[in-house]
Amino acid sequence: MEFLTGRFLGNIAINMKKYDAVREVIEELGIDYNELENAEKDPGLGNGGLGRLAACFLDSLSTLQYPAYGCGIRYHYGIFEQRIENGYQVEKPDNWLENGDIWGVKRQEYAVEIKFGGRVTPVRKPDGNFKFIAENYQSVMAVPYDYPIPGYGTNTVNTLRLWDSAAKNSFDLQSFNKGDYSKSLEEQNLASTLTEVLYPADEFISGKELRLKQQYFFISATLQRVLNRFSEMHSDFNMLPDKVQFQLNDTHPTVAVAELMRLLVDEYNLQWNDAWDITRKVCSYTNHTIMSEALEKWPIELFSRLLPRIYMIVEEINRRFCALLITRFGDDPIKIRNMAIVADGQVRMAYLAIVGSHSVNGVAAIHTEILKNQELRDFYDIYPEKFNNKTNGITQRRWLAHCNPLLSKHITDTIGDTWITDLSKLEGLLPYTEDAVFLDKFMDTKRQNKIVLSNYIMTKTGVSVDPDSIFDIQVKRLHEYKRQLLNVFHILDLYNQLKTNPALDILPRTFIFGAKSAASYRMAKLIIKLINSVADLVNNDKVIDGRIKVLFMENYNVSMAEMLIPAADVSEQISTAGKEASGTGNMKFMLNGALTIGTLDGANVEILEEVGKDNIFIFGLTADEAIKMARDGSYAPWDIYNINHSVRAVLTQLINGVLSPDDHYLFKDLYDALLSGWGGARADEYFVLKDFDSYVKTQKMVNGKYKNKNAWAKSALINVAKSGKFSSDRTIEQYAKEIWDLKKVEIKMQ
Ligand code: 26V
Repeated sequence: MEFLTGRFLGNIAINMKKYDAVREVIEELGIDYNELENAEKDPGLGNGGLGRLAACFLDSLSTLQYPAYGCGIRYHYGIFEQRIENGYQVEKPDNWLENGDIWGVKRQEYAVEIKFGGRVTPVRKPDGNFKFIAENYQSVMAVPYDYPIPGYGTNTVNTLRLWDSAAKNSFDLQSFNKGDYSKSLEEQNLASTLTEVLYPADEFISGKELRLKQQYFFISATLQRVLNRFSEMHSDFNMLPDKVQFQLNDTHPTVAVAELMRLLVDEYNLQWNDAWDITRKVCSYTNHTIMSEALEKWPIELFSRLLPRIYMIVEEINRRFCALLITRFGDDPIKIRNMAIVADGQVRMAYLAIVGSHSVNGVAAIHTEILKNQELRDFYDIYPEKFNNKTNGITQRRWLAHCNPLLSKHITDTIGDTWITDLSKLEGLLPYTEDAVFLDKFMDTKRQNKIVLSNYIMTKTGVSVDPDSIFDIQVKRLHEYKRQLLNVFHILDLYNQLKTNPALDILPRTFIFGAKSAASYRMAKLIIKLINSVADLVNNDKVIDGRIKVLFMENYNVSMAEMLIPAADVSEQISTAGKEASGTGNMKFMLNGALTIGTLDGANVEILEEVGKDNIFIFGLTADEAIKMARDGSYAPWDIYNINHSVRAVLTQLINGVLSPDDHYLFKDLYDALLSGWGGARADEYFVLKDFDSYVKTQKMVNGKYKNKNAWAKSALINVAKSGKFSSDRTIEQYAKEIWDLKKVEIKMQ
């Protein structure tokens, strides 16, 4: 449901190997090329990592010459535009289509009808099978818009197909009788709301009816189009799995399992068992989170009212699955309650996806292990062969070639440009860790990027930052589990130490944050306010004298990431171990020569494996430790408060008014959440205080290492050189071979 593509122009030019030519022509026309690139609106058709991963995958699919479509929704409004007013996040609509749609091509000829609601009646046909008659439903048209995804240096141009909704009867309403008139109005209303806006609360489901409508809308449209095309060319549906594979990106599109069954059984007259066999061979499911708040479940009342025929099919899938459980485990009500697709009044989409797929994958090694051994253990027990890992990756075309031209050129001048399609080639840089001339130039590209960012920060915020300070960056969605709070506490602790000892031996550091919070996520919004309050305190304190600066960059998005990441020295990847499925920002920073400070979580674990422990800063609880502590309830944050003076000082600042002179209670909820628990959650659910000490010590090591310019430069280069594994080209090759059995198709041009 999400593709966070970023702007198209620069990347299309790069992939067509026409970037320099395009630039030259544009400049010759007297147009500033950068200004032109910036004039394109950044399509924010995703929330965060999940949507951005899908966009990286499309780039890799085309570059590797795999025929593929990205299938999604043409939201008229993407993720909200974030403004910071008085330190608080304020959401503004993101009208990305306002100046026209440059890249989308409307394909009216592929429009299909999508039906919602109404009544479904089974009628027995002469052959004994049932026909399902739908009445009184509402329907809308789905119209695709196709966006081009050219591969790098290939003739493959894959398609991002985004479905827009349109009213079926947009003609003269006067000609309807009363009943048709109001139904037509309802349908027009449905058509105009359905694809209006992206749901902006990642990892948190709100269970809204419109969201389920969006899901069914784009899934039914996609499947109808696929089967129409398939049946134009083939008559044997057993061939479908050889021709088509669907990769379900989290549970959001998993209604596809039931819709495919409906189309095969009701529209193409297949027998249930044959259709089920085909469906399972065609579908695969990727899990992107173990946060229980993000597990999609739909109340039966809502699901069956909106999708009556689909609900019948889900019930039948569930009935057969439960029968299988009973043959395996006997009549065990606990097994059934734990594993049924329909239970406790809800439809559980993840379980539908697992049962209806031939592959279930996690997105980093540790994440897949947690799925197998904890979250989805019961399913792993009965379907071990389905489970596999596909560690995420990022496309080096956007995340190095496009966003960091200075470093790209330095690399290409040194080892050639084969890294653009084979990122493991960056290992060719390893010998240069001993080359002073290379390293100087390498660190100079970083400095240039930091100057560019400093200038941008000055124009946007009026804050002056020192390009020679350590640029320490945490950019990602705002979430308690990602622990922006831990970062803030470290800053406050540094501040406190500098206040008591102005001669403290620390290097100047610029702490940069970028993060959107879900509009309804109170704690996350309060953390944004806290970051801004700390920034005000620290940036304006004469005693600090600019030695630490704190910035909250407004409206973090793909385009801003492209500017921030090349300027980073330190990459903050500090989630509570066990909670971040993979992370992909961690990979982007590494590729651009930042050193990671992070927990043993998600892909950080594999980054450590690649670079070795001397080139990354690991701290904190392990996932096993965190999971165990969460389970046995032995953790008592007050014990840390009582013993650790720094922790106590920082926590006290949340309630003594230094950060909010006008309202001492402003941050009280954060204080309570950490020490006593808040809103039903355990005290310090994400182990911020538990990991504080280890984090602060490790940050001291970061400071120490940066003092040795040469040691830092070497480690930074090793990070770049060892980032080959984290190309999405590697990830896609694994999906193609291990899940889809997909072959490349070379497009030859005359
Ligand atoms: C859930 C929902 C719930 C309803 C509203 C909209 C919405 C949007 C997204 C989600 C689930 C988000 C899960 C997610 O983004 N996971 C991230 O996936 C990345 C790519 O695999 C991974 O790197 C991150 O660690 C993981 O948090």
